[in-house]
Amino acid sequence: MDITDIRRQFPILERTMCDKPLVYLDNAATMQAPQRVLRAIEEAYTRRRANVHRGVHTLSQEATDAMEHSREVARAFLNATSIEEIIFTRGTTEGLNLVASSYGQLLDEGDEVIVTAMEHHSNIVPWQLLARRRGIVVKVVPIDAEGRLCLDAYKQLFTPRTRLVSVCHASNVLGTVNPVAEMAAIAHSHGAVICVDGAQGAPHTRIDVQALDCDFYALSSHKMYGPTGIGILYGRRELLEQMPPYQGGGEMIGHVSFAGTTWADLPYKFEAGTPDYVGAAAFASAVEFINEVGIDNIATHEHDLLVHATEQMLTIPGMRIFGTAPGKCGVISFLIGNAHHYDTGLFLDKMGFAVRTGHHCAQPLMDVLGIEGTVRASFGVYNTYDEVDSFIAALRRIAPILNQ
Ligand code: C6P
Repeated sequence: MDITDIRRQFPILERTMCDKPLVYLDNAATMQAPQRVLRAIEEAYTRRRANVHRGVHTLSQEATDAMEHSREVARAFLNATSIEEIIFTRGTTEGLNLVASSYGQLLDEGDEVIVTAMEHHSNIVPWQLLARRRGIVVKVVPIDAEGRLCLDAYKQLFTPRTRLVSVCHASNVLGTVNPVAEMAAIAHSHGAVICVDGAQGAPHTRIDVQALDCDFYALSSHKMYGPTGIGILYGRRELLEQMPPYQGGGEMIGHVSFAGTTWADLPYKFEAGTPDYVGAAAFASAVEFINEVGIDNIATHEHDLLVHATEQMLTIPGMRIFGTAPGKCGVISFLIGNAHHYDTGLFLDKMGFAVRTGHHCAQPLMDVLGIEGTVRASFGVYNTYDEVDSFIAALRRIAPILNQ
């Protein structure tokens, strides 16, 4: 893997920030997009702008073909069995809301949904909304001191009323990668289905929904070197067939009449309205970029950076790292002594480093950790050892000032 060549494909990495070279370490929030994705967006607007699935004219056909090509690329990336199982969404959040809203209608008062203490708000609030609407009960798997799920506690949460488990593939705060296949087997043995929040899984690790044996898998394109505003929800076909539509409108119907309306076949039943066909087409370019570099190479590179950065950071007096589970992904949440995360982030920004600060949309996890927020550095394929070293040097410089 030639990082110099990879970096050349990302024009934004040439930017300076406060007169310093930009070091972009906020990849868990949003990744940068390579030239080919930018070109795909431009081409869609300049050469193929027309509504999809509606026109007989050539432009519309071409736009439709580009979107449907992307669906096939997503299918292959996830190893789903058919394109009927691939639904375009606005992102992970919408994918999870779709499952909660639609599959949720198949649940009854008193049915139970299991989530975990390390979930993003996107995988908590939709279930809480469902609890208000339908009286379901939300149960929470605790975590241990390293930030791993307590699997024994998970097993004990199941009752005959457990209908669904929803868990993140990887935590956006702790970096913990959850044993999704094992959790799926346990859920299935109790007759429950499993939904995976793949926002932090899909960009960093090989996904095979058949091997994981998950029932739903949601992801966001913008966290995978792709355009914003588009994502994928994989759903097991038998379940999608049973589920009612999520939204009503054009595209999702078979026939509409005031006497009664029928739904379109999968996947269109879940794609009401004009989709983000530009984003959908450009998403294919992002996946092709990942495939070309190789997801295993990406994972290895990010892991090496993670190990190097963690070792170095721990030599800084007062450094506290949250999330130390073996096999974690390239996310480091930390605090320096009692310094406020926001102050640390501001100092780093002035030195050219883009990191995220705050609760990372995981306030229940912050409560468990007993903190308000952290600083978070997260890696992408274009990050280098030199960048990590300069980041460590910056932390070393600011640590004594922050800890005064
Ligand atoms: N986490 C972060 O900085 P959307 O916003 O729909 O693309 O993704 C939501 C989401 C869901 N689950 C997990 C585990 C996530 O990390 C995210 C997004 C960003 O950590 C923005 S809060």
